[in-house]
Amino acid sequence: MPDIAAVKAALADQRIETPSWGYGNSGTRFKVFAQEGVPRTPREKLDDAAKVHEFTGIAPTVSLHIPWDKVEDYAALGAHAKALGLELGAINSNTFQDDDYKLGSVCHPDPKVRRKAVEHLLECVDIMDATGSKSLKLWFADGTNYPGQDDIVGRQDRLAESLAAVYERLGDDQRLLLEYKFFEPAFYTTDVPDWGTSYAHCLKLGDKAQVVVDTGHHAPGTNIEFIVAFLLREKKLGAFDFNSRFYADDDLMVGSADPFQLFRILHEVAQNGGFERETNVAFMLDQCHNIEAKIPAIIRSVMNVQEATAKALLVDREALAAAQRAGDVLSANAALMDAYNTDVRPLLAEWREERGLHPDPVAAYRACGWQERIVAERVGGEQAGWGA
Ligand code: PSV
Ligand code: MN
Repeated sequence: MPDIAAVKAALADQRIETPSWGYGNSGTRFKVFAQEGVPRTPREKLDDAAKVHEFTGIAPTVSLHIPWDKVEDYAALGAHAKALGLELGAINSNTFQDDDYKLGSVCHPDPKVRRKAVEHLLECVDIMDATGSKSLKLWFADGTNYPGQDDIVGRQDRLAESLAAVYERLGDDQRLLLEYKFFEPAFYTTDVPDWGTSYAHCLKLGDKAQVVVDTGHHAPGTNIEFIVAFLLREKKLGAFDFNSRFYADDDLMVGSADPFQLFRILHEVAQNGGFERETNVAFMLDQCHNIEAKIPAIIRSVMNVQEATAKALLVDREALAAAQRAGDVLSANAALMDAYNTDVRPLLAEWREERGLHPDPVAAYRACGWQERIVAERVGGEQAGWGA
């Protein structure tokens, strides 16, 4: 059996990055339901993120989204983060909200639009220089809706050229993380629809380009843990965007739809060195909390990843390997299921208490008065959030 002290030490090393946009209002294309007390500025998003870190102890970085989190002075935003015990994490670009991008951004047939998109991406690298962020996370809404609308290979060429221009601009300690998603907003072809396309582009670009696995971006039934294992083997897994899905890109709380899938993914991470610091896999959330209270939902999500991680770390890897070598299918499967079926909540409560944290982070947040305070204080002004 794995040594509990080693499991606890590995848990202490884990870092989960929360997304600035998760703290703001969000919704579907039908309706954005505004919540009371949501942040009005990027600084206020950081204030909320600090609460998540305070009660979980493992969420010290926050991803920013440009232009949603655009500020005059990034050094000042970084200083605000630091004062809260946080750091600014990945910079997410946005090449999907301007009218110019109707037919795409970096794959658009018009070179003027492509140039505009690339300039935005280069501006994001400038922001990384100012914030000290090490990762540029790219997701492209590019694609087509109708057969014949544009040339599939031509669009790949434009994508490759645009990515190369951004890659060139990266500093030695910066990297580019390329997301894929099989459909939406485009319905016929998507220019980066799957991990293979992202991987092929990253491979051509070089070591500073890696793939992001957003757990919500696959067709139903896709074996995500296989993708994770493959990419880790190739040293091309840069990051996770965690969330849950039932149907499309639902952006629900990670671990809520299929906790067993999350465990299987994190087992592959554990099995293939993905929790080791040198492997440099970023564990990020990419979620929107449309109907549930946002800060406790993000706390719950961080806890869900931590619980699945604890179970993955509890897999008896020696017993598993022995069973695999012997071709003992049932024992190999049992090694995984025993770990998955372990109730790790007492272990995690103990782990938190050893670190001076409350054993129940959601209850601690509810009791701390922050929610009442932001509801009272954050009135008026423009709320900062997705589509809000
Ligand atoms: C859109 O699907 C998306 O959720 C991508 O996954 C990005 O990571 C995120 O938005 C922010 O642009
Ligand atoms: Mn994502």
